[in-house]
Amino acid sequence: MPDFDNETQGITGLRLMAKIREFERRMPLLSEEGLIRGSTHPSVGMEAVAVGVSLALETGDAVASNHRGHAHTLAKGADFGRTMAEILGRSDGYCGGKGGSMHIGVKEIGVLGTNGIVGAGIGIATGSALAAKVSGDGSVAVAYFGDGASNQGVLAEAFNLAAIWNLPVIFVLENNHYAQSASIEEMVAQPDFTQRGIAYGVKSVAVNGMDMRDVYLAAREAVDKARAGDGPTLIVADTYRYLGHMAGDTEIYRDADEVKQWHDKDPIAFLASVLIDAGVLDNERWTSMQAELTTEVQAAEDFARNSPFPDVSTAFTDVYDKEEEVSR
Ligand SMILES: Cc1ncc(C[n+]2csc(CCOP(=O)(O)OP(=O)(O)O)c2C)c(N)n1
Repeated sequence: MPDFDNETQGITGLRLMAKIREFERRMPLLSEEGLIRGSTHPSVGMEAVAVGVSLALETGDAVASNHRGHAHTLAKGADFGRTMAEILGRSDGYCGGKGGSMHIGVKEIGVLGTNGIVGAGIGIATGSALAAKVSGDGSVAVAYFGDGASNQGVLAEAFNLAAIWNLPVIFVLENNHYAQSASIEEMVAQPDFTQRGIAYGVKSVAVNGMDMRDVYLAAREAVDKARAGDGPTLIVADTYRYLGHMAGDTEIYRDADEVKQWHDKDPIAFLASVLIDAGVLDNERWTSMQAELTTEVQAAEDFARNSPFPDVSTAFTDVYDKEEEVSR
């Protein structure tokens, strides 16, 4: 069984979760200010999943994300300023400002892209895992997707191929209980999502997605298993988004009591209290850590705000990749 180390994974993970929250918290505000064109989907409340999984990954591992993908990208190692610049459509963004919130690709750290097509990342990660297996490069691939995406047909095809071909892929289902405004009670007759993996011969585990330690330990095991050539795992993380589906969501589909109950399980406050109880963190260090990362996120925002829009002459540059440049 893998171990969770309070100092290495605990403090590092807590800081990263809090920094991602500070980043994501700003999304509705930037949207209201008119700085984000199109919709953006913050993952405030869900930080333990992206961070717990990413702590088990190497830089060369691949990640296929979804529309709610800022945390997946940042936790994998993306620069906060360049990610913010991409979301704001600026030329210093990872895709020169042409991708925006739902199309952030960072090839050098294996981020295959956030993605506006619900469920698409499931097939992309499975294909990437097939490429890794054929090339023998030892990397693994992760697909992040929601409970809503689990109803897409690609899930069946990907699970089956990953299982019969023993592919090094980890399917991470972030069950935040809603697909836009539709609750899982309305959308699925079998709410135990591990049953979907089991049906296809994919090892499937359920984790507490509000406890980063639980996510990390399951991810560590799944990554080690995939890297050893022992095939795919489905991790079903029970989690919740604290903000609306996207900026401007009136949230009439859920009641305040439910939201409050999940706030009581806040993954950041929870991990901080665990680390304080374990004696590796104290309130003073935690407060200064939070102040420090707020300054860092402000610097990222300033960088993005000051970055110029892409020049119109570059409209068709980097839109298509040359065949010889496609490495995966
Ligand atoms: C193929 C496709 N169908 C529908 C949509 C519209 N849409 C965007 S997000 C979303 C809900 C997705 O829910 P889930 O997969 O649970 O992810 P969450 O938003 O909860 O993180 C829908 C239906 C889309 N973008 N793509």
